[in-house]
Amino acid sequence: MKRIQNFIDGEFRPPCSGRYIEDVDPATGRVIAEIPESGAADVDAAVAAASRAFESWRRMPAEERSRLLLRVAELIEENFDELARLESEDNGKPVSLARRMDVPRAVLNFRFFATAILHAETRAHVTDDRALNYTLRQPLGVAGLISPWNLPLYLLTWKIAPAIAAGNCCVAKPSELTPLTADRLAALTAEAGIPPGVVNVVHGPGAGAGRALTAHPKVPLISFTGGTKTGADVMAQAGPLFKKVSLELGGKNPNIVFADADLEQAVATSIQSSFANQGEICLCGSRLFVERPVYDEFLGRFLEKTKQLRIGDPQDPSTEVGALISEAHLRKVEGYVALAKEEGGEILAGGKRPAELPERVRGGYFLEPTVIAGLDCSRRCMQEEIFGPVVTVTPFDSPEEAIAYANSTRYGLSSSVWTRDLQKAHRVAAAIDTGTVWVNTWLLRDLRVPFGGMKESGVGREGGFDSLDFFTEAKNVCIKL
Ligand code: TXE
Repeated sequence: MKRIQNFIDGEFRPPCSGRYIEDVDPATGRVIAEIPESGAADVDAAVAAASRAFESWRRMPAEERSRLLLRVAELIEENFDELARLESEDNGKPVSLARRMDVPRAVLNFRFFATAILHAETRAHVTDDRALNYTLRQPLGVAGLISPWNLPLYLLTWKIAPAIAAGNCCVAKPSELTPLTADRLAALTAEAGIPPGVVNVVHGPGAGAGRALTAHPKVPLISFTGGTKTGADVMAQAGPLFKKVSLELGGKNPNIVFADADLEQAVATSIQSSFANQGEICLCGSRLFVERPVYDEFLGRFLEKTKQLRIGDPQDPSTEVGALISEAHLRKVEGYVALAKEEGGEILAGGKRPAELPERVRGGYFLEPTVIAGLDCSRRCMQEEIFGPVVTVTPFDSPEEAIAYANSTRYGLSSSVWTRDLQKAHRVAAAIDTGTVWVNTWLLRDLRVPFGGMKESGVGREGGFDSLDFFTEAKNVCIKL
Protein backbone atom coordinates (compact mmCIF):
# COMPACT_ATOMS: atom_id res chain seq x y z
CA MET A 1 0.00 0.00 0.00
CA LYS A 2 1.11 3.53 -0.75
CA ARG A 3 2.47 5.48 2.22
CA ILE A 4 2.47 9.23 1.76
CA GLN A 5 4.85 11.56 3.62
CA ASN A 6 4.85 15.25 4.41
CA PHE A 7 6.76 17.53 2.04
CA ILE A 8 8.89 19.93 4.07
CA ASP A 9 11.92 21.95 2.95
CA GLY A 10 12.01 20.21 -0.41
CA GLU A 11 12.02 16.66 0.92
CA PHE A 12 9.50 13.99 1.84
CA ARG A 13 9.54 13.31 5.59
CA PRO A 14 7.63 11.06 7.98
CA PRO A 15 5.44 12.73 10.62
CA CYS A 16 7.03 13.50 14.00
CA SER A 17 4.39 11.29 15.67
CA GLY A 18 5.36 8.30 13.51
CA ARG A 19 1.62 7.63 13.17
CA TYR A 20 -0.42 7.30 9.99
CA ILE A 21 -4.11 7.39 9.14
CA GLU A 22 -5.96 5.54 6.41
CA ASP A 23 -7.06 7.01 3.11
CA VAL A 24 -10.12 5.26 1.64
CA ASP A 25 -11.31 5.00 -1.98
CA PRO A 26 -14.99 5.97 -1.57
CA ALA A 27 -16.03 4.00 -4.64
CA THR A 28 -14.86 0.68 -3.16
CA GLY A 29 -14.61 1.37 0.57
CA ARG A 30 -11.06 0.00 0.47
CA VAL A 31 -7.97 1.61 2.04
CA ILE A 32 -5.65 2.80 -0.75
CA ALA A 33 -3.00 4.75 1.15
CA GLU A 34 -1.71 5.83 4.52
CA ILE A 35 -1.09 9.46 5.30
CA PRO A 36 0.85 11.12 8.12
CA GLU A 37 -1.07 12.00 11.25
CA SER A 38 0.76 15.31 11.54
CA GLY A 39 0.49 17.76 14.39
CA ALA A 40 2.02 20.93 15.76
CA ALA A 41 5.65 19.73 15.52
CA ASP A 42 5.32 18.99 11.78
CA VAL A 43 3.62 22.33 11.18
CA ASP A 44 6.41 24.05 13.15
CA ALA A 45 9.06 22.44 10.95
CA ALA A 46 7.19 23.42 7.78
CA VAL A 47 6.69 27.01 8.95
CA ALA A 48 10.40 27.28 9.83
CA ALA A 49 11.37 26.00 6.37
CA ALA A 50 8.94 28.40 4.69
CA SER A 51 10.23 31.35 6.73
CA ARG A 52 13.82 30.61 5.69
CA ALA A 53 12.88 30.23 2.02
CA PHE A 54 10.88 33.47 2.09
CA GLU A 55 14.02 35.60 2.42
CA SER A 56 15.21 34.71 -1.07
CA TRP A 57 11.87 33.83 -2.75
CA ARG A 58 10.44 37.27 -2.04
CA ARG A 59 13.43 38.87 -3.77
CA MET A 60 13.35 36.68 -6.87
CA PRO A 61 12.33 38.78 -9.89
CA ALA A 62 8.68 38.26 -10.85
CA GLU A 63 9.73 37.02 -14.29
CA GLU A 64 11.70 34.17 -12.74
CA ARG A 65 8.90 33.24 -10.33
CA SER A 66 6.55 33.32 -13.30
CA ARG A 67 8.78 30.96 -15.31
CA LEU A 68 8.85 28.44 -12.44
CA LEU A 69 5.08 28.52 -12.02
CA LEU A 70 4.59 28.02 -15.76
CA ARG A 71 6.83 24.97 -15.51
CA VAL A 72 4.59 23.55 -12.76
CA ALA A 73 1.59 24.03 -15.11
CA GLU A 74 3.44 22.12 -17.84
CA LEU A 75 4.28 19.30 -15.48
CA ILE A 76 0.65 18.99 -14.37
CA GLU A 77 -0.24 18.67 -18.05
CA GLU A 78 2.47 16.06 -18.61
CA ASN A 79 1.03 14.04 -15.70
CA PHE A 80 -2.58 14.66 -16.69
CA ASP A 81 -3.77 11.04 -16.87
CA GLU A 82 -2.24 10.02 -13.56
CA LEU A 83 -3.58 13.08 -11.72
CA ALA A 84 -7.10 12.56 -13.09
CA ARG A 85 -7.05 8.92 -12.06
CA LEU A 86 -5.75 9.69 -8.57
CA GLU A 87 -8.34 12.43 -8.06
CA SER A 88 -11.14 10.09 -9.06
CA GLU A 89 -9.82 7.28 -6.85
CA ASP A 90 -9.38 9.52 -3.84
CA ASN A 91 -12.62 11.48 -4.07
CA GLY A 92 -15.04 9.12 -5.82
CA LYS A 93 -15.74 11.58 -8.63
CA PRO A 94 -16.10 10.34 -12.22
CA VAL A 95 -12.72 10.27 -13.93
CA SER A 96 -14.36 12.06 -16.87
CA LEU A 97 -15.11 15.01 -14.59
CA ALA A 98 -11.56 15.07 -13.21
CA ARG A 99 -10.32 15.16 -16.82
CA ARG A 100 -12.79 17.85 -17.86
CA MET A 101 -12.62 20.09 -14.82
CA ASP A 102 -10.23 19.36 -11.95
CA VAL A 103 -6.93 18.82 -13.73
CA PRO A 104 -7.40 21.44 -16.49
CA ARG A 105 -8.31 23.97 -13.82
CA ALA A 106 -5.18 23.17 -11.84
CA VAL A 107 -3.11 23.90 -14.96
CA LEU A 108 -5.03 27.11 -15.55
CA ASN A 109 -4.58 28.29 -11.96
CA PHE A 110 -0.79 28.09 -12.27
CA ARG A 111 -0.73 29.67 -15.74
CA PHE A 112 -3.11 32.42 -14.77
CA PHE A 113 -1.22 33.61 -11.68
CA ALA A 114 2.19 33.04 -13.30
CA THR A 115 1.26 35.61 -15.93
CA ALA A 116 -0.92 37.85 -13.72
CA ILE A 117 2.13 38.95 -11.72
CA LEU A 118 3.70 40.22 -14.94
CA HIS A 119 0.75 42.56 -15.50
CA ALA A 120 0.02 43.78 -11.98
CA GLU A 121 0.29 47.52 -11.31
CA THR A 122 -0.04 49.51 -8.13
CA ARG A 123 -1.63 52.89 -7.50
CA ALA A 124 0.13 56.27 -7.42
CA HIS A 125 -1.12 59.84 -7.20
CA VAL A 126 0.11 63.35 -6.49
CA THR A 127 -1.51 65.26 -3.62
CA ASP A 128 -1.98 68.90 -4.70
CA ASP A 129 1.60 69.22 -5.99
CA ARG A 130 2.80 68.65 -2.43
CA ALA A 131 3.43 64.95 -2.21
CA LEU A 132 3.69 61.83 -4.29
CA ASN A 133 1.85 58.80 -2.90
CA TYR A 134 2.44 55.35 -4.23
CA THR A 135 1.50 51.89 -3.03
CA LEU A 136 3.87 48.99 -2.61
CA ARG A 137 2.27 45.55 -2.52
CA GLN A 138 4.49 43.16 -0.60
CA PRO A 139 4.17 39.49 0.29
CA LEU A 140 3.43 38.74 3.94
CA GLY A 141 5.62 35.69 4.60
CA VAL A 142 4.22 32.23 5.27
CA ALA A 143 0.72 31.61 3.96
CA GLY A 144 -1.36 28.87 5.62
CA LEU A 145 -3.53 27.17 2.98
CA ILE A 146 -6.26 24.77 4.08
CA SER A 147 -8.26 23.01 1.40
CA PRO A 148 -11.21 20.58 1.28
CA TRP A 149 -11.88 17.19 -0.30
CA ASN A 150 -14.46 18.02 -2.95
CA LEU A 151 -12.14 19.59 -5.54
CA PRO A 152 -8.78 18.66 -4.03
CA LEU A 153 -6.25 19.68 -6.70
CA TYR A 154 -8.39 22.41 -8.19
CA LEU A 155 -8.81 24.27 -4.87
CA LEU A 156 -5.30 23.61 -3.60
CA THR A 157 -3.76 25.12 -6.75
CA TRP A 158 -6.25 28.01 -6.52
CA LYS A 159 -4.46 28.88 -3.27
CA ILE A 160 -0.84 27.81 -3.83
CA ALA A 161 -0.45 29.49 -7.23
CA PRO A 162 -1.39 33.07 -6.19
CA ALA A 163 0.29 32.72 -2.78
CA ILE A 164 3.72 31.89 -4.19
CA ALA A 165 3.31 33.99 -7.35
CA ALA A 166 2.92 37.02 -5.06
CA GLY A 167 6.20 36.12 -3.30
CA ASN A 168 4.95 34.28 -0.20
CA CYS A 169 6.02 30.82 0.82
CA CYS A 170 3.35 28.43 1.96
CA VAL A 171 2.37 25.56 4.20
CA ALA A 172 -0.57 23.71 2.66
CA LYS A 173 -2.83 21.36 4.62
CA PRO A 174 -4.94 19.37 2.15
CA SER A 175 -7.98 17.45 3.32
CA GLU A 176 -7.05 14.20 5.06
CA LEU A 177 -9.74 12.52 2.95
CA THR A 178 -8.06 13.35 -0.38
CA PRO A 179 -4.27 13.62 -0.03
CA LEU A 180 -3.11 11.90 -3.23
CA THR A 181 -2.97 14.72 -5.77
CA ALA A 182 -1.51 17.14 -3.21
CA ASP A 183 1.30 14.64 -2.69
CA ARG A 184 1.96 14.47 -6.45
CA LEU A 185 1.77 18.25 -6.76
CA ALA A 186 4.42 18.65 -4.06
CA ALA A 187 6.78 16.44 -6.09
CA LEU A 188 5.99 18.36 -9.28
CA THR A 189 6.83 21.71 -7.68
CA ALA A 190 10.26 20.33 -6.79
CA GLU A 191 10.70 18.91 -10.29
CA ALA A 192 9.81 22.32 -11.71
CA GLY A 193 12.69 23.87 -9.76
CA ILE A 194 10.71 25.71 -7.09
CA PRO A 195 13.30 26.08 -4.31
CA PRO A 196 13.00 24.00 -1.11
CA GLY A 197 10.74 25.52 1.54
CA VAL A 198 8.65 27.64 -0.84
CA VAL A 199 5.91 24.98 -1.00
CA ASN A 200 5.41 22.69 1.99
CA VAL A 201 2.60 20.17 2.35
CA VAL A 202 1.62 18.82 5.76
CA HIS A 203 -0.97 16.04 5.82
CA GLY A 204 -3.29 15.05 8.62
CA PRO A 205 -6.53 15.74 10.44
CA GLY A 206 -7.99 19.22 10.64
CA ALA A 207 -8.12 19.23 14.42
CA GLY A 208 -4.36 18.49 14.59
CA ALA A 209 -2.39 19.83 11.64
CA GLY A 210 -5.09 22.24 10.45
CA ARG A 211 -5.61 23.90 13.79
CA ALA A 212 -1.86 24.06 14.46
CA LEU A 213 -1.54 26.02 11.22
CA THR A 214 -4.37 28.49 11.90
CA ALA A 215 -3.06 29.05 15.44
CA HIS A 216 0.62 29.37 14.43
CA PRO A 217 2.01 32.78 15.41
CA LYS A 218 4.41 32.89 12.43
CA VAL A 219 1.68 32.36 9.82
CA PRO A 220 0.18 35.83 9.19
CA LEU A 221 -2.26 34.75 6.53
CA ILE A 222 -4.81 31.95 6.23
CA SER A 223 -6.78 30.99 3.15
CA PHE A 224 -9.40 28.39 4.03
CA THR A 225 -12.02 26.55 1.98
CA GLY A 226 -14.32 24.17 3.80
CA GLY A 227 -17.44 23.93 5.91
CA THR A 228 -18.99 26.97 7.61
CA LYS A 229 -18.63 25.44 11.08
CA THR A 230 -14.91 24.82 10.56
CA GLY A 231 -14.59 28.33 9.13
CA ALA A 232 -15.87 29.72 12.43
CA ASP A 233 -13.15 27.81 14.29
CA VAL A 234 -10.47 29.06 11.88
CA MET A 235 -11.69 32.61 12.49
CA ALA A 236 -11.67 32.08 16.26
CA GLN A 237 -8.06 30.84 16.16
CA ALA A 238 -6.82 33.47 13.74
CA GLY A 239 -8.68 36.46 15.21
CA PRO A 240 -6.65 37.06 18.38
CA LEU A 241 -3.45 36.83 16.29
CA PHE A 242 -4.81 39.45 13.83
CA LYS A 243 -4.20 37.28 10.81
CA LYS A 244 -5.38 38.14 7.36
CA VAL A 245 -8.10 35.56 6.68
CA SER A 246 -10.02 34.54 3.59
CA LEU A 247 -12.85 32.04 4.09
CA GLU A 248 -14.68 30.24 1.28
CA LEU A 249 -17.45 28.32 3.02
CA GLY A 250 -20.67 26.50 2.29
CA GLY A 251 -23.64 27.38 0.13
CA LYS A 252 -27.34 26.69 -0.34
CA ASN A 253 -27.54 28.22 -3.74
CA PRO A 254 -30.79 29.17 -5.47
CA ASN A 255 -31.34 28.28 -9.12
CA ILE A 256 -34.26 30.39 -10.37
CA VAL A 257 -36.04 29.51 -13.61
CA PHE A 258 -38.48 32.10 -14.98
CA ALA A 259 -41.27 31.10 -17.36
CA ASP A 260 -39.63 32.96 -20.27
CA ALA A 261 -36.34 31.02 -19.98
CA ASP A 262 -34.88 28.74 -22.64
CA LEU A 263 -36.18 25.64 -20.89
CA GLU A 264 -34.03 23.17 -22.76
CA GLN A 265 -30.85 24.92 -21.68
CA ALA A 266 -32.17 25.56 -18.18
CA VAL A 267 -32.97 21.86 -17.72
CA ALA A 268 -29.64 20.64 -19.13
CA THR A 269 -27.57 23.04 -17.03
CA SER A 270 -29.69 22.48 -13.91
CA ILE A 271 -28.88 18.79 -14.12
CA GLN A 272 -25.22 19.77 -13.93
CA SER A 273 -25.67 22.37 -11.20
CA SER A 274 -27.66 19.89 -9.10
CA PHE A 275 -25.62 16.72 -9.50
CA ALA A 276 -22.12 17.48 -10.85
CA ASN A 277 -19.45 16.00 -8.57
CA GLN A 278 -22.31 14.22 -6.70
CA GLY A 279 -23.56 17.65 -5.62
CA GLU A 280 -20.37 18.11 -3.63
CA ILE A 281 -19.49 21.55 -4.97
CA CYS A 282 -20.10 24.60 -2.82
CA LEU A 283 -21.55 26.29 -5.95
CA CYS A 284 -24.15 23.62 -6.69
CA GLY A 285 -27.66 24.98 -7.14
CA SER A 286 -29.28 22.85 -4.47
CA ARG A 287 -32.55 24.82 -4.34
CA LEU A 288 -34.45 25.00 -7.63
CA PHE A 289 -37.22 27.59 -7.92
CA VAL A 290 -39.39 27.42 -11.03
CA GLU A 291 -42.06 29.93 -12.09
CA ARG A 292 -45.46 28.30 -11.82
CA PRO A 293 -46.60 28.46 -15.50
CA VAL A 294 -43.65 26.22 -16.55
CA TYR A 295 -43.24 24.29 -13.28
CA ASP A 296 -44.84 21.04 -14.50
CA GLU A 297 -43.12 21.09 -17.86
CA PHE A 298 -39.72 21.90 -16.35
CA LEU A 299 -40.08 19.29 -13.64
CA GLY A 300 -41.15 16.59 -16.12
CA ARG A 301 -38.09 17.17 -18.30
CA PHE A 302 -35.77 17.56 -15.30
CA LEU A 303 -36.91 14.29 -13.73
CA GLU A 304 -36.54 12.44 -17.01
CA LYS A 305 -32.92 13.57 -17.35
CA THR A 306 -32.21 12.91 -13.68
CA LYS A 307 -33.28 9.30 -14.04
CA GLN A 308 -31.06 8.90 -17.12
CA LEU A 309 -27.86 9.87 -15.28
CA ARG A 310 -25.37 7.00 -15.28
CA ILE A 311 -24.27 6.20 -11.76
CA GLY A 312 -21.43 3.73 -11.30
CA ASP A 313 -17.70 3.06 -11.24
CA PRO A 314 -15.96 6.45 -11.26
CA GLN A 315 -13.08 4.96 -13.28
CA ASP A 316 -15.48 4.06 -16.11
CA PRO A 317 -15.28 6.96 -18.60
CA SER A 318 -19.03 6.84 -19.21
CA THR A 319 -19.99 7.29 -15.53
CA GLU A 320 -21.73 10.59 -14.75
CA VAL A 321 -22.37 10.24 -11.01
CA GLY A 322 -19.75 8.70 -8.74
CA ALA A 323 -19.47 7.96 -5.02
CA LEU A 324 -19.86 10.36 -2.09
CA ILE A 325 -16.69 11.15 -0.19
CA SER A 326 -17.15 8.83 2.80
CA GLU A 327 -19.53 6.51 4.57
CA ALA A 328 -20.14 9.14 7.26
CA HIS A 329 -21.01 11.72 4.63
CA LEU A 330 -23.33 9.30 2.80
CA ARG A 331 -25.16 8.69 6.09
CA LYS A 332 -25.42 12.43 6.69
CA VAL A 333 -26.94 12.99 3.24
CA GLU A 334 -29.31 10.03 3.71
CA GLY A 335 -30.28 11.59 7.04
CA TYR A 336 -31.40 14.71 5.19
CA VAL A 337 -33.49 12.63 2.77
CA ALA A 338 -35.22 10.97 5.75
CA LEU A 339 -35.70 14.39 7.34
CA ALA A 340 -37.23 15.74 4.13
CA LYS A 341 -39.88 13.00 4.29
CA GLU A 342 -40.61 13.86 7.94
CA GLU A 343 -40.88 17.52 6.96
CA GLY A 344 -43.58 16.64 4.44
CA GLY A 345 -41.42 16.52 1.33
CA GLU A 346 -42.08 14.19 -1.58
CA ILE A 347 -39.18 12.24 -3.09
CA LEU A 348 -39.69 12.46 -6.86
CA ALA A 349 -36.46 10.69 -7.82
CA GLY A 350 -33.67 8.81 -6.07
CA GLY A 351 -33.46 9.02 -2.31
CA LYS A 352 -31.84 5.60 -2.03
CA ARG A 353 -28.65 3.71 -2.74
CA PRO A 354 -28.55 2.25 -6.27
CA ALA A 355 -29.79 -1.32 -6.45
CA GLU A 356 -27.32 -2.36 -9.15
CA LEU A 357 -23.64 -1.48 -9.19
CA PRO A 358 -20.67 -3.01 -10.98
CA GLU A 359 -18.96 -5.69 -8.90
CA ARG A 360 -15.81 -3.62 -8.23
CA VAL A 361 -17.70 -0.78 -6.52
CA ARG A 362 -20.37 -2.65 -4.52
CA GLY A 363 -18.76 -1.53 -1.25
CA GLY A 364 -18.83 2.16 -2.26
CA TYR A 365 -20.79 5.13 -0.93
CA PHE A 366 -23.31 5.80 -3.70
CA LEU A 367 -26.65 7.59 -3.63
CA GLU A 368 -29.04 8.03 -6.55
CA PRO A 369 -29.56 11.62 -7.72
CA THR A 370 -32.45 12.82 -5.59
CA VAL A 371 -35.21 15.35 -6.28
CA ILE A 372 -37.48 16.54 -3.46
CA ALA A 373 -40.64 18.63 -3.83
CA GLY A 374 -43.21 20.07 -1.46
CA LEU A 375 -40.95 21.58 1.21
CA ASP A 376 -41.50 24.98 2.74
CA CYS A 377 -38.47 27.31 2.49
CA SER A 378 -38.13 27.39 6.27
CA ARG A 379 -37.56 23.61 6.54
CA ARG A 380 -34.13 22.35 7.52
CA CYS A 381 -33.63 20.62 4.17
CA MET A 382 -34.15 24.00 2.50
CA GLN A 383 -31.91 25.84 4.95
CA GLU A 384 -28.90 23.61 5.63
CA GLU A 385 -26.14 22.60 3.24
CA ILE A 386 -26.66 18.92 2.36
CA PHE A 387 -23.65 18.70 0.01
CA GLY A 388 -24.82 15.64 -1.87
CA PRO A 389 -26.78 14.74 -5.04
CA VAL A 390 -29.97 16.20 -3.59
CA VAL A 391 -31.99 19.10 -4.98
CA THR A 392 -35.29 20.61 -3.85
CA VAL A 393 -37.84 22.05 -6.30
CA THR A 394 -40.33 24.78 -5.41
CA PRO A 395 -42.76 26.79 -7.59
CA PHE A 396 -42.95 30.61 -7.35
CA ASP A 397 -45.35 33.26 -8.66
CA SER A 398 -43.40 36.52 -9.01
CA PRO A 399 -39.84 37.87 -9.18
CA GLU A 400 -40.31 39.29 -5.67
CA GLU A 401 -41.24 35.89 -4.31
CA ALA A 402 -38.25 34.26 -6.05
CA ILE A 403 -35.90 36.88 -4.57
CA ALA A 404 -37.36 36.38 -1.09
CA TYR A 405 -36.94 32.61 -1.39
CA ALA A 406 -33.40 33.01 -2.71
CA ASN A 407 -32.39 35.23 0.21
CA SER A 408 -34.10 33.16 2.89
CA THR A 409 -31.01 31.23 4.06
CA ARG A 410 -27.95 32.15 6.10
CA TYR A 411 -25.79 31.37 3.06
CA GLY A 412 -24.94 33.66 0.16
CA LEU A 413 -22.40 32.07 -2.15
CA SER A 414 -23.83 31.89 -5.67
CA SER A 415 -27.06 31.78 -7.65
CA SER A 416 -28.35 31.19 -11.16
CA VAL A 417 -31.18 33.07 -12.87
CA TRP A 418 -32.80 31.83 -16.08
CA THR A 419 -34.71 34.35 -18.20
CA ARG A 420 -34.71 35.90 -21.68
CA ASP A 421 -35.74 39.28 -20.22
CA LEU A 422 -32.58 41.32 -19.71
CA GLN A 423 -34.25 43.94 -17.51
CA LYS A 424 -35.52 41.24 -15.18
CA ALA A 425 -32.11 39.57 -15.13
CA HIS A 426 -30.41 42.81 -14.02
CA ARG A 427 -33.08 43.56 -11.41
CA VAL A 428 -33.06 40.09 -9.87
CA ALA A 429 -29.24 39.82 -9.99
CA ALA A 430 -28.91 43.08 -8.06
CA ALA A 431 -31.40 41.93 -5.41
CA ILE A 432 -30.00 38.48 -4.63
CA ASP A 433 -27.52 38.37 -1.75
CA THR A 434 -24.86 36.08 -3.23
CA GLY A 435 -21.23 36.71 -4.16
CA THR A 436 -21.83 35.47 -7.72
CA VAL A 437 -24.98 35.57 -9.85
CA TRP A 438 -24.95 33.56 -13.08
CA VAL A 439 -27.54 34.49 -15.70
CA ASN A 440 -28.52 31.71 -18.09
CA THR A 441 -25.52 29.64 -17.06
CA TRP A 442 -23.76 27.98 -14.12
CA LEU A 443 -20.14 27.61 -13.09
CA LEU A 444 -18.91 29.69 -15.99
CA ARG A 445 -15.74 30.78 -14.25
CA ASP A 446 -13.41 33.53 -15.38
CA LEU A 447 -10.39 33.63 -13.09
CA ARG A 448 -10.29 37.43 -13.17
CA VAL A 449 -13.58 37.94 -11.36
CA PRO A 450 -13.93 38.36 -7.58
CA PHE A 451 -14.98 35.06 -6.06
CA GLY A 452 -16.40 34.59 -2.57
CA GLY A 453 -19.51 34.52 -0.48
CA MET A 454 -21.81 36.80 1.48
CA LYS A 455 -23.33 36.09 4.88
CA GLU A 456 -22.19 32.70 6.27
CA SER A 457 -20.72 31.64 2.94
CA GLY A 458 -17.49 33.41 3.63
CA VAL A 459 -15.34 36.43 4.20
CA GLY A 460 -13.24 38.14 1.54
CA ARG A 461 -12.80 37.68 -2.18
CA GLU A 462 -10.20 35.77 -4.16
CA GLY A 463 -9.68 35.56 -7.92
CA GLY A 464 -7.55 37.61 -10.32
CA PHE A 465 -6.10 40.73 -8.75
CA ASP A 466 -8.31 40.14 -5.68
CA SER A 467 -6.16 37.07 -4.98
CA LEU A 468 -2.96 39.02 -5.51
CA ASP A 469 -4.31 41.74 -3.20
CA PHE A 470 -5.17 39.15 -0.57
CA PHE A 471 -1.74 37.52 -0.75
CA THR A 472 0.07 40.85 -0.45
CA GLU A 473 -0.05 43.75 1.96
CA ALA A 474 -0.47 47.34 0.75
CA LYS A 475 2.10 49.86 1.95
CA ASN A 476 1.69 53.54 1.21
CA VAL A 477 4.88 55.53 0.55
CA CYS A 478 4.38 59.29 0.77
CA ILE A 479 7.19 61.54 -0.57
CA LYS A 480 7.10 65.28 0.01
CA LEU A 481 7.68 67.12 -3.24
O1 TXE B 1 -15.04 19.90 5.95
P1 TXE B 1 -14.03 20.68 6.84
P2 TXE B 1 -15.84 18.58 6.31
C1 TXE B 1 -19.14 21.63 3.80
C2 TXE B 1 -20.11 20.54 3.45
C3 TXE B 1 -19.66 19.41 4.30
C4 TXE B 1 -19.26 20.15 5.55
C5 TXE B 1 -18.28 19.43 6.42
O2 TXE B 1 -21.41 20.91 3.83
O3 TXE B 1 -20.67 18.49 4.55
O4 TXE B 1 -18.65 21.32 5.08
O5 TXE B 1 -17.23 18.92 5.65
C6 TXE B 1 -9.61 21.17 7.72
N1 TXE B 1 -8.86 23.97 11.95
N2 TXE B 1 -18.03 21.75 2.87
O6 TXE B 1 -16.04 18.42 7.77
O7 TXE B 1 -13.85 20.03 8.17
C7 TXE B 1 -9.83 19.79 7.16
O8 TXE B 1 -8.82 18.91 7.57
C8 TXE B 1 -8.25 24.05 10.75
C9 TXE B 1 -18.10 22.81 1.94
O9 TXE B 1 -15.17 17.48 5.60
O10 TXE B 1 -14.43 22.10 6.81
C10 TXE B 1 -9.84 20.08 5.66
O11 TXE B 1 -8.51 20.22 5.18
N3 TXE B 1 -8.55 23.23 9.73
C11 TXE B 1 -16.81 23.05 1.28
C12 TXE B 1 -10.55 21.43 5.59
O12 TXE B 1 -10.43 21.99 6.89
C13 TXE B 1 -9.50 22.31 9.92
C14 TXE B 1 -15.96 21.91 0.97
C15 TXE B 1 -12.02 21.37 5.23
O13 TXE B 1 -12.67 20.43 6.03
C16 TXE B 1 -10.16 22.18 11.16
C17 TXE B 1 -15.96 20.92 2.03
C18 TXE B 1 -9.80 23.07 12.20
N4 TXE B 1 -10.39 23.03 13.40
C19 TXE B 1 -17.02 20.86 2.90
N5 TXE B 1 -11.07 21.18 11.06
C20 TXE B 1 -16.74 24.11 0.23
N6 TXE B 1 -16.86 25.39 0.62
O14 TXE B 1 -16.52 23.83 -0.93
C21 TXE B 1 -10.98 20.69 9.81
N7 TXE B 1 -10.02 21.36 9.11
